[in-house]
Amino acid sequence: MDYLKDLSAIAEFIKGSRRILITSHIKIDGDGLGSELSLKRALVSLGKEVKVINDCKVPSNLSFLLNNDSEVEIFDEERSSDFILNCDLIIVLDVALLYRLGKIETLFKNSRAKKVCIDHHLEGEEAFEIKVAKVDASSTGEIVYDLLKIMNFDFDKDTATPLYASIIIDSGNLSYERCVKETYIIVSKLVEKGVDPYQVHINLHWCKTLNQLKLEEKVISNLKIDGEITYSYITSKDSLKLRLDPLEFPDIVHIPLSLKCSEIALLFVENGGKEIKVSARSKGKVKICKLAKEFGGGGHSLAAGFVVEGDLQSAIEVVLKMAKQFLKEEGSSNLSQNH
Ligand SMILES: [Mn+2]
Repeated sequence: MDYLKDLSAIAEFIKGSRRILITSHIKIDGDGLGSELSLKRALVSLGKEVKVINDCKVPSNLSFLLNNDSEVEIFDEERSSDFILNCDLIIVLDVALLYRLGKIETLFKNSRAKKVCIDHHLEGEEAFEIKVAKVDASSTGEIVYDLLKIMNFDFDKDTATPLYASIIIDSGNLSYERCVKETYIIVSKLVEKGVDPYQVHINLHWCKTLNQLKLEEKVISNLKIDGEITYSYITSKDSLKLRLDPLEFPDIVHIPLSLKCSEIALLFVENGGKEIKVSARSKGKVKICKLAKEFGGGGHSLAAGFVVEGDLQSAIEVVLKMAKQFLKEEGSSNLSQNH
């Protein structure tokens, strides 16, 4: 499908809609939230009735993006159902797999609304009238920027800042592989509209709590090196003790990745009792989403995630075994040509 044509078609849907729902994936991240907020503010300024409803609350480290607590609604059956079922248009951002809508999935399926999706992941379902899945985009934020440009939207600080944050977060501060010339141009346009990059940087990186640092300390002290694979883990006990949900801090997997010897970094997070969430990163030698796929997960070539049933020790064993084999098989082909 044609990228710009699809975006124009979405723009037409927006024009023809009065009540619009914007939503994103479970465990909302900076790209999902930034895209939602910017799009919501833009569409509200165009006179639309817009709600952002998510499966879960905004993580504390991203709350600086909110103008007020009511900007994003946490799904509540009683309060949210009517709007989801009866709005004119549903825009799903940063995900195209319906189960990742969490508690919103069933209502999404039953809604009478037109449904569109803006995403940059490989995995996705054909559950939308229009789906833009630009897998070479640095972020969903970048695609939302293109959409609003097509609509001749004039950004201000309020609409530019969340999009800037989306792009910065998903592109690893403008450094990952899908970050290209166009990404820098978009970012410079957003800065022109009043974004304060230093303020965003402080909010993103220098607003940690002491317990967050203690969580990082745990990741460092549990760190193991196995050739080019580096990994660490966080137990439920540690999370409880620190009163933190490690999944709110996706960057901690960069601690094992930051070792010079690391080609693959894995972070195992005990989630309650029965499952282990695994964050996986590659420095470039292998496409880590392929490994994630083996376990039913997904993501991008350098960043992916999946869930393993069972206890921590057996999850580490089975994933490590597969990762070693995977590195052996895939590690020799040169990924750089696929960037
Ligand atoms: Mn994203």
